[in-house]
Amino acid sequence: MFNGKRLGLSVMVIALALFTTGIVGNAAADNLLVNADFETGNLTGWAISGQSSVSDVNIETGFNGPSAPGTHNAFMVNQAEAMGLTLKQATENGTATAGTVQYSYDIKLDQADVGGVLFVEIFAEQEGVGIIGGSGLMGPYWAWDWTTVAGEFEAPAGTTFLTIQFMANTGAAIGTNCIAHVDNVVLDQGTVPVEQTTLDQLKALYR
Ligand SMILES: [Ca+2]
Repeated sequence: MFNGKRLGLSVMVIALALFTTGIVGNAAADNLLVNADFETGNLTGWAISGQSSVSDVNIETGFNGPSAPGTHNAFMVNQAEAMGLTLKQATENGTATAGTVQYSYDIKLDQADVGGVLFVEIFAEQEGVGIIGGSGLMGPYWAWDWTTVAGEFEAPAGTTFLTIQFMANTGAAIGTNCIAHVDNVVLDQGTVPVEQTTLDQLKALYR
């Protein structure tokens, strides 16, 4: 009786500890990207190239992709001729490994005229070497409503980090543009060493 109560209490304590540390009931914890939903209200973690007086990426408030709650998205506006406007994030070195990479992202096109196209590409990279594999070029996407794209690819042996980039490219002609929204970007290999360590430490406490 006493032991049973004590066991029950221990299970409750462990369950509470797991919940508090976010291990239970938080699927987003597996995402290798930071600020993947742009809910910081800024572009922390992301790099932009192809900026000009008429091409840039900004945070838009009050509009959100469908695959996770929130109120912000990355708004890519490219109205420059023959310009590759790119929104990109590389994960920390050591966060990725050989094996399956699951990806997901929400995209929506507002406008794509005279050669404007939206592409996405994910690279498997090795520190000190560069790109050694990846998803291949995905798109062009004609997603006039919010669209969640999900899939997977195999990262080759030697992979140590991943890079994802969204490319709102324009043609070499007057009147070209590519205007698009990006939100809820996920790169997941299903292995989170930091969390596993935390879980092992918690288990050890109650042995
Ligand atoms: Ca968002």
